[in-house]
Order: sequence, then structure tokens, then C-alpha cells
Amino acid sequence: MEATAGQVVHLADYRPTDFVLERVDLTFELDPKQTLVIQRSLMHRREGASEQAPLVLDGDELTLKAVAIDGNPIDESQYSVNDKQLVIGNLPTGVTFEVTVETIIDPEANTKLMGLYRTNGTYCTQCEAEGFRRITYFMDRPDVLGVYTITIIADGSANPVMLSNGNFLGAGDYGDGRRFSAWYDPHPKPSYLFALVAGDLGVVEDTFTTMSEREVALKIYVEHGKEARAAYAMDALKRSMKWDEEAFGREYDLDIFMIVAVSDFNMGAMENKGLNVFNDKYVLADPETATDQDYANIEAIVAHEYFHNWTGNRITCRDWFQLCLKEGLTVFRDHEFSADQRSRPVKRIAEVRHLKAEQFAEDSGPLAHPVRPQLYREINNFYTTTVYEKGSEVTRMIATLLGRPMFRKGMDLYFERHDGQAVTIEDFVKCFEDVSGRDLTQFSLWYHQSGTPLVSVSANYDAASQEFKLSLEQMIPPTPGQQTKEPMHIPLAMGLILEDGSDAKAATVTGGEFTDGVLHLTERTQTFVFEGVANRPALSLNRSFSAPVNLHFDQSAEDIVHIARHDSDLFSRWQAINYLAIQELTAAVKTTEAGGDVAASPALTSILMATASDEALEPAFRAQVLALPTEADIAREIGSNIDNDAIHTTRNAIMYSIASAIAGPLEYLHAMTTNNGAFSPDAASAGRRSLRNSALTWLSHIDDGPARAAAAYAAADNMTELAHALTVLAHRFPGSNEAEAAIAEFEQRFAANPLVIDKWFMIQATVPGDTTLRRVQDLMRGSHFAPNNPNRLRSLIGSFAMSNPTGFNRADGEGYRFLAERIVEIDGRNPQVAARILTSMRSWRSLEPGRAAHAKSALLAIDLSGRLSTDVRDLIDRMLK
Ligand code: 0A1
Ligand code: ZN
Repeated sequence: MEATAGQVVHLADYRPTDFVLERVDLTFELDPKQTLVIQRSLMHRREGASEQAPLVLDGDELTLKAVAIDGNPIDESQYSVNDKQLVIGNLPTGVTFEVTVETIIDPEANTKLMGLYRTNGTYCTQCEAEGFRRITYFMDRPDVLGVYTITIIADGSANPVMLSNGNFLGAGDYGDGRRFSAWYDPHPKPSYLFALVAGDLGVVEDTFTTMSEREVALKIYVEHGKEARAAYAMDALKRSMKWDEEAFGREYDLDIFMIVAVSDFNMGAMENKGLNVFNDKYVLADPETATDQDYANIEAIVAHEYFHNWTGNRITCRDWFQLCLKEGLTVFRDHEFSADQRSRPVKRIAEVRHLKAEQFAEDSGPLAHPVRPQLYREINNFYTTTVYEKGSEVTRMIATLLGRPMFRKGMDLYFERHDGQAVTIEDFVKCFEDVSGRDLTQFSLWYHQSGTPLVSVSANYDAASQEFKLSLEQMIPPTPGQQTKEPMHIPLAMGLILEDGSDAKAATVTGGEFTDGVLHLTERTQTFVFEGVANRPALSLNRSFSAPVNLHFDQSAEDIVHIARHDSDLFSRWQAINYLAIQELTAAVKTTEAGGDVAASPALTSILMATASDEALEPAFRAQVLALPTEADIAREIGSNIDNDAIHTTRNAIMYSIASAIAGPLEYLHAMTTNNGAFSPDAASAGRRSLRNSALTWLSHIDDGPARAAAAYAAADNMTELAHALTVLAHRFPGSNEAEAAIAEFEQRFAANPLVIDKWFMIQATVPGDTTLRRVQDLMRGSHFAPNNPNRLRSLIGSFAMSNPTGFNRADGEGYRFLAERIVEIDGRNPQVAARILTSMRSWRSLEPGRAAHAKSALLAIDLSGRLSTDVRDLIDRMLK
């Protein structure tokens, strides 16, 4: 366990290392409990560094066996060692020397899953961010780049597969049962991109011919028997490779590209050079076991990790404060890829829903931080939705400001100028300034100021002068460590929609920059005047969600409906309906709390019906429109004094009133979207299934029993419909014979497939209401639960805490008490997973006072529980501050 305090690291303290790494040779003698790691590194003292400066190497939970300089063993008169550092003195100046470090590590005892560990009998590594120091003493930071040669030695029968980064050099037998395998990666890389895998795995193989006609071997390693389920991942990989050549001119740079799927993994996947390691959840899919969402996730994550080869690996981060340099940019690239592979507006809607649900929530609570933070106590806690998703939005805004062709030029310059380097956000932004001539100083505040800007809008049309006046005011709320903010550069795509549905073409626009339909809000308050607007338009603002901001605008229901029917931007049509729905839902919660009855307005009901039945629109879009804001969305919009039960009751009542009014069309939709023909995971087929599922959900609000959902469960021939029908049964008809029977049948059918059992956990853990806590506790005692497996922990405990607003936020506080105990337990084994699940309580201060008091005492219980990891300690301190 780390020290409880955890030192604060400041961006301002960045200094290059005193020594420059040139080459690293690593030999691993693998053993489940005693692996020997021999490191030989060539390095030299940096020019200008002090001649007295010692070599400081990071370490964590290592047993040191030997140290040598240029082959000569040294002892503690020349070095000092503790669990965190190996410090070597008396090193030469002006010449290259070789440091040898031998360490012993215990992969089997490694429950943190950082460094070298075992998963289902396979050796596997995870080194980002600071896992390499758990393998050997090293300058474990991203600005230390080296060329690696790796030799793996292991028992040959247990480990026929032995992999590392780069190109394969060769393999052989020692004749005593041991085998070796050697790898060489010619591209200098930081230690966080190192990877090693060894075990007995099956493989799926293919090839890809690059744009310069080089053939690359593609291999996906999975557990034996699961090979067929890797086909979609392979297809996604080939499409990603092609897309990166076409969209960004980026070609792959080794002879081989490998993916290994493992069942114990802290995150989604990892972009190690040439050897990506994946949580198997994001590799394995077939129609019987994977939903359409699983397929979409696999496509996106395979692409994301592959795209890191250029944005992250060839050009990496100077320090971990620059994490968004690789993550924000790579998320943007994977979003663009998915948009090109699927429906762009539907993809954008899903992104914005996710951004608001996660990032906006983070940005308005105690864990808010800038896209590029200034300090951290535990870097693992900064793999956040702000760094990833807001980071992507900031990249998107650069593309909006410059226009796509100029953005591409800036990216080309970035690749050309910084290939092989470890760089900063400033280096990145400078490329776009240099190609465009635009000053991005004010824009860069997006990297430095946390908090979601609020843009207040007022609009006025004057028929006599044919002028449309738009006044905007921006306000960025205070966030931890940032009480006052500067006005930002906010690019707002917009249109003025005339009566006939067309966009007004204003003759002139004054008051600020307005280019290609994008208005540039740069002042705290700014008024734009559009001249020559023939009649009163409806304002469609923030089209495509061009800026990640909240809008405050008292727009009339008629104008919103007009946009919902006519906007040329499909995303904006969804946005308008969503806005209408959230306004109505939040108002209705107040009515419920005051004891009144609620029902949806005719405007909302009719626009939902019109859009849902509009055959000209793609089914996936219609399904998105039909998906009302979630209970969490409503809670976020209300912002304070949250009573989760009132929200739940209100949302159900509104759904009941709408479903009653449009029952006929819903029945028609449900019938018309029946699956016929073989399953295909393509976007159009998935869209049809999502519309059908949506119709079933709506109908469950007026059905007087579970018969329809039970029939849908019985008829489903793919996981998308099966899991949805089970969800409707379990959530809408809890305790019914049909629900219980389906839960039991599902368990029996998929008992041997842990990834499907995760869905079973998740569906049960998110049943609304007070009784779910008991069910979660029972499931934890059941045979499927594995307390060390991150996927099991997340799907049972994580989904209960993160995605069950009424069950978790029980008024009596039992949900919070349960979680506090679990966090302390999990933290003892796997701090990263504990910390991630704990973020479910980040918005506790917005709860109504009774719940908030219970939540606070649960957090205090964790606080006082003794030995906490730096990960959990950091979060608890920030959440209680
Ligand atoms: N770089 C990876 C995410 C990642 C980060 C940390 C990890 O350590 C447990 C693992 C993966 C990505 O963006 O996909
Ligand atoms: Zn990434």
C-alpha cells in the first residue's frame, strides 16, 4: 500500500531528467510468484546537468537483487534503495554508460493489475501511467524515450505465446522445457507503452496492406475457443487502419499489430506500441452474447487504441499534465471515425448525451478540474471524462474555428514537427496557430479553466428594420481552485429558421465575428445584429453542439417545435425536443413535490409522436428522440435539493401520459420493427432494433402486466433485444413471476459466459427502488461474483452506485453505507477500481439534506477507515473539502 498522503505534483515544477536514456534491454524469466527482470539500459548525463546529480529511478513493490554499472556490480556505498526509489551516485559525465538492474516481482500477488500480473493463467502488463516502476527501477515518466529489446523466457508448454512490443526477432527452445522469444521495437517510446504477454492463447490472423503497399500482420489473441468472437474486432481494426490513412494520412509503422484480450483489466484497453491489451469486453462479440452497443463500443475502442499509434505513441506527452494531448485528440479521432462509419447525427447525439451525463456532472462538482490540470496527487484519478471527453470537444472546437481543411493542415504540421517527441498542449496549439495565422491565446483558456460555461441568451426581432438582435452573456461558474474566470472564446454554430423551414441568409452581421454559420462569442457580453431577416425566425443555437456549454434561453415552445420539425441540422432537431422534454420534466418534479399530478404537454406529446412515426427519418435517430432525459439528467438539471424518488415518480407519470396518448403508433412501431432475416451488427439494423426496444419500453408504461415484455423476451434472437426485454421485465414488473423466470432463465443460459453475466448483474443492480440493495448483496454472495475482477465489480457494485438513482440514493442512507464498506474492501486489493466506483458519490452535495447527511457520513466513514490508497484518499479529500 502506498503512503496515505500522496505528494502533490505540480505542472510548474516540470524539469527534464538529468540523464538521457538511449536503449533498454529487458530479459524476463517468467514465474508466477518470482519473476526475474534483468534491465540493461544505456544512458548518458544530459548536457548541462550537474556532474554531481545522481541517477534517480522510480520503483514500487520491487525486490532488488543486483545493480551494476558497465558490468561491474556496485553496492550500497554507491546506491541507496527504498520501495519508491533507487538512487545511484558517482556516475560518469560525457560518456554513455550501462546500468544493470535485477529485480524480482510477484505477478500472482499483483491484485492492483498495474505492472506485470496474471489473468486467467496469462501473464500480462499494464504500465500506464506508473506501472512500469512495478516491473523494474526506471525513469518512469513519459518524456524518457528509449529503444527497447525484449527477451522473454518461460516454461514453454504453459506459455506457447510470448509477446512484446515491436517486431518479432525470433524464438527458440532451451531444451529444458523453457522457451524464449525476442522482440525489438525500433520506435523510441516511453515506459508506459511497454507491454508483455505470455500464456496459452488462441489467435485470429489477418493482414492489412498499407497505402505504401507494406503488408502488416494482424493478430488478435483470445482465450482458446473464443476466436470466432474476435471477428468483429478484426474487421473494426482493418477499417480503422484504412480510415487513418484516408482521414489523417497516417500509415502503420511496424510489421505486426497485435491485440490481446484479457479478462482482468482496470480500464477499457491500452495502446502499448504494436501490442494493444484489451479488456475482453471490448473485443469479444457475437449476436447471441453482444448487444449493438457492445459492437459499437468494440469498433470505437479498437479504433481509439489504434489511432493512439500516432496520437500518443509516435508523439507522446511530455508529462502527465498533458494527458489530454493524446486522450482528447484520440477521442476526437475515434468519434470522427465512428461518425463516418455510422450515422453522424446519431453519433453526435450519443456523444452529447454522454458528455452531459458524465463530464458536465464532473465539472459542476468537487472533482472538477481543467482539461489540463495544474496539479495532482494521484495521476490515476485524472483519466477522467474531462480529460477525455471535454478534451475531445476542445479539439473539435479547434476544427470548427479553423474549418476542416485548415484543421487537417494543422494536424499534418503537428505530425511533421513533433514526430518522435514528448510534447505539450502549447506545442499542439501552436501548430494550428502557425498554419492558420489565428491567435489561439484566448481559445486556450478551454484547457485551463474548469467548469461548464453558461451562455444566457436573449433574442429580439424587429419587423420594421428586419433586424434580429441576439444578446449573449457568458458566465463560467467557480470550481475548486478557480474562483474567478476570464471570458472564453466560444464558437456557436447557429441558424435562423424562417417560417418555411429554410435558414435566413442575413445580409450583414455586426457585433462580432460570424463565419460559415459560426458565431464567435469572445466577450463576457456581446450583441450580434443580423440585418435583412425577412420575417421573425426561430433561433437554432449551438448546432451540432459546437461548444460544450449550457444554454439559458427562454425560448417559446412554438419556436422549439419549429426547430424540432425543420432544422437542417438533425442533431439540433433532437436537441430542441430534448430541451423541451427536460424543461417539462423539471417543472413536473416541482409539481410532484408539491403534491400535484403531472402529465406531458400536447406540444411534447405531438412532437414525439411526429418524429417517432416519421418514416423519412432513420430509426436510430427516432429512437434517440424517443429516449427521454434520464433520471440522472433531470437531477443534474435541477441541480440542488435532489429527491430521487420524486424524479422517478414524475418521469414515469410523464411517460405514462405520453404512452397513453400515442399507444397506437407505438404498437405499430413495435410491430413494424420486428427482426427478420439474419443478424447484422450494421448501424441501420442496430437502429431498427433500438427503435423496437424503445417502443417496448414506452408500451411497458401502459401495459397492465408483463405479458408483452415476456413475449419479447421469449421471441428475442439476439442479445440486444433479449437484454432489453429482460430489463423491461425486471425494471417495470419487478417481482412478477415473468420477471423472476426470465432472470433465472438468463442466468442458466449464460452461466458460462462472465461477460453476459455482467449484463445480468447490471440489469438487476439497476432495478429502481429500495429492495435492490438486498439483491445486490445476495448477488455478491452468489457463485458468479469474483471480488478481484474489475468487470464483475463494476457491473454489480459500480452500476448499482452509478446507475440506480432510487436504489442507491435510498432515503435511509443504506445505499451509501453499503458502498462505503465496499470501497474500503476493494481499495485494499485494487485502488484504481475502488476510486473509480467512488466517483459515483461526487454529486452528493446536490442531494436533499437528509440524503446529503447520510452520504456525508458514509464518506467520513471511508475517510476514517485507516489505510487508504492514494487514489481513494485523494478523492475523499476533494469530495469532503
Ligand atoms: N490510455 C488508455 C487508457 C488507460 C489508462 C490507464 C490504464 O491503466 C490502468 C489503462 C488504460 C486509453 O486511453 O485507452
Ligand atoms: Zn486513449
